[in-house]
Amino acid sequence: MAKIKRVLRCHRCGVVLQSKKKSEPGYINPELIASETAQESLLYCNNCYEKLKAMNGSVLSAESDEQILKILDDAKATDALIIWVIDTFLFNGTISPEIVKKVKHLDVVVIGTKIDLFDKRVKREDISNFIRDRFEEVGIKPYSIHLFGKLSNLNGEELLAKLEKARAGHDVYMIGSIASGKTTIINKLLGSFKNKSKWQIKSETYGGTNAKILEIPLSNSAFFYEVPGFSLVNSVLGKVEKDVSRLIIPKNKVITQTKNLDAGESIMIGSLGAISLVKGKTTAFKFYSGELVEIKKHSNKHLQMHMAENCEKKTYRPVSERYNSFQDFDLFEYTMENDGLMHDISISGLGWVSFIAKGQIVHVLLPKGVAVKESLSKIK
Ligand SMILES: Nc1nc2c(ncn2[C@@H]2O[C@H](COP(=O)(O)OP(=O)(O)OP(=O)(O)O)[C@@H](O)[C@H]2O)c(=O)[nH]1
Ligand SMILES: [Mg+2]
Repeated sequence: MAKIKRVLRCHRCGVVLQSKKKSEPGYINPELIASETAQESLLYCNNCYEKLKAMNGSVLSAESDEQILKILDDAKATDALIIWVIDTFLFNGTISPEIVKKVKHLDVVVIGTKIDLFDKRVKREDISNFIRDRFEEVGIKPYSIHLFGKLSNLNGEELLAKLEKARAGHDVYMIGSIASGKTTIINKLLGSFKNKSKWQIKSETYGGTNAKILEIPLSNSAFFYEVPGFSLVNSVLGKVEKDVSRLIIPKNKVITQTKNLDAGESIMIGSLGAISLVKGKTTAFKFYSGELVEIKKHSNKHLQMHMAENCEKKTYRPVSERYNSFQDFDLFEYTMENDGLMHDISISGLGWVSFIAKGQIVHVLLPKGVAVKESLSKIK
């Protein structure tokens, strides 16, 4: 009888994988192809892997994003103050390098929104520190960080006074992802705003673009602009159907569900993602998400089958018609540090798992192109 062996191919481009010649197509690091997890992994040639890593970070690609970059050229040229609005639930720490390039040398005030979605016991300081660390990682030292929740009393007058000082006579540009809460904050601030200029508040097409942006006069020569939101191209929310995203977005609070996994076990997140413990001691994975996201424990071996089955039966939500075969997903392997500290692996838009890092090997399966980020925990 002839012997048969599976030929390993790159999951992205299909090239046959080899680890002999770096300069030839299909090169993959030898330890990856030889690893005990190779057979159950989606493997990528080094070339595709580099592209994939970039793609699963925070990149801008929509046409509207081009216009934002153009607007930010003006901000840069006029030494404006930037207010960067972050949805504290959605923010997983992946920050677009293109935006960073534009605002790096400006003062950046960060406002974290939707803090009301978190349990009261969650320390605001933890969330602030998480935001600060992620910004500092990309070379931005926030001028200040403020947290805001719909129900909390944002002191408009106080914040306006702080912004007035921070802008030092210059323009202000408010930026952030779509639906991060920019307009909600502005409406709150407008309650305390007194127009001392000769201009009116208006919604204008910004020069050189076709983006309509809100313009608030701060003086006769300085303005506050609400820049259109960055697209959600790297978020699950930008990939799935509207009714599916409504299931994913937290309504009133972020919930946690904890599963203890042994090596060889996975958490299936509806049929939109999975976290698998490939190697390591039993680990408690705490999953943070919106209230309607359902998770289920399975063995890694049968994960593909269960995900496919769930796509049909929709027992565990969310399920998207756009992601119903393994070809529609990316797979990343994390070899964790052995520092005994709480770490997060976050799937942009869907949620994140927190667990104590003890040198485990963890696989993360997620819709193609969605940003994934590993960091020290957002919530201690
Ligand atoms: N729970 C909660 N929801 C909020 C908060 N801030 C905003 N939202 C909700 O988030 C959604 C988007 O808010 P907007 O203020 O319109 O966001 P935006 O950044 O102006 O969005 P674009 O202009 O489309 O980029 C709305 O449904 C708001 O009600 C908040 O602090 N807490
Ligand atoms: Mg808005």
